[in-house]
Amino acid sequence: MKKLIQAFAAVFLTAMALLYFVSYLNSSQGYSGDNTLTVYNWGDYIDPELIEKFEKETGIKVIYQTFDSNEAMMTKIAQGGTTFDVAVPSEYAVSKMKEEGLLVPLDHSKLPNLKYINPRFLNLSFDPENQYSIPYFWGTVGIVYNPDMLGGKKITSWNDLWDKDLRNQILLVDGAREVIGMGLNSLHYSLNDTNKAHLQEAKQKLDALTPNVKAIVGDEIKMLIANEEAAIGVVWSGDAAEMIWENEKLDYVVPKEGSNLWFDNMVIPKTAKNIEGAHKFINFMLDPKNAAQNAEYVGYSTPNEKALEYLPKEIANDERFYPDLDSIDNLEVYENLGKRMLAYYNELFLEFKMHRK
Ligand code: N2P
Repeated sequence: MKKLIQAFAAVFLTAMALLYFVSYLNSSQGYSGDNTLTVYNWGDYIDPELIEKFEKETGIKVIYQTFDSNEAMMTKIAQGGTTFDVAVPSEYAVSKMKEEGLLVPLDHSKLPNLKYINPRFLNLSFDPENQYSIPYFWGTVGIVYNPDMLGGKKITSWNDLWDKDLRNQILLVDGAREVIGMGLNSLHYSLNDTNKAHLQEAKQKLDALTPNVKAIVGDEIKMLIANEEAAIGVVWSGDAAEMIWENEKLDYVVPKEGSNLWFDNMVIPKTAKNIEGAHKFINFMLDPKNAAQNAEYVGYSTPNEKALEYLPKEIANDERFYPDLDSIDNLEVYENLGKRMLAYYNELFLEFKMHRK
């Protein structure tokens, strides 16, 4: 009997210790309900000081995690088992997530700062009435290049990149739609083409670019180009802006065949535990001073009209990064091409990456 009691006591104590340990782990990872908020964003896409400011203002602790593609982010959210309260998908990903029931409708009464967003960024076709998504940053895809390293040569088109003199000079952003899109645009096809013969043609054209491609990289592309490790980068506009601040010899161009216009947005995924806090965070990021600080820090273009007043003129008036959208007609927004077609784009991109090895 005594042994039995001892055994029970041992089991009981172990269980208590485990319980304590689990609750400790939860609180240290922040999953303790109303007082924490888990934000899932692109890498290098927020000023860390703003996270601190939000924590101070609200008493909510932020757990900050990053991803490097819409595809990776969507897979993780669809799988479940996470507690992301805010995420930042691009437009076609908002549409896909909506379709898959992965988003929580927003309560606009908790987002009074929404009034500062320029109306031309609201009510877009991927989310009419902004029921699920709030604009965060916008921009284009284009070519950043170093004229000095190219003997003064100017780059104006995608097709310039196939020049034999550019061996090992190009870095590509690690994005399926961006890279396949460059292949499509170079052939004057749409960025939303679903004709498999056209897509195969684009993939073959990209394979022919391989000798000129030094690497396919993530956020480190900024440092590599600014440090002149390569003369050319295919990049998102905001990354180019940051590189140009670092190295003023660089220039950025949206190729004449056409390119992508994108919109990134804050959403509340179905995995959210702190919906109240998520609205507070979104509203905080919409505050014009915060939005301006964020835009200045990350280099991307803000859709917040009022924030532009707080940005240095040389940023807000730079037409490379704040183009007049009414006067450009060769930009296309990615569409949600459906699960199977998006998977096909990913497959082609993977094959292209393998081909390089
Ligand atoms: C920032 C990535 C920007 C994403 N590192 C463009 N949609």
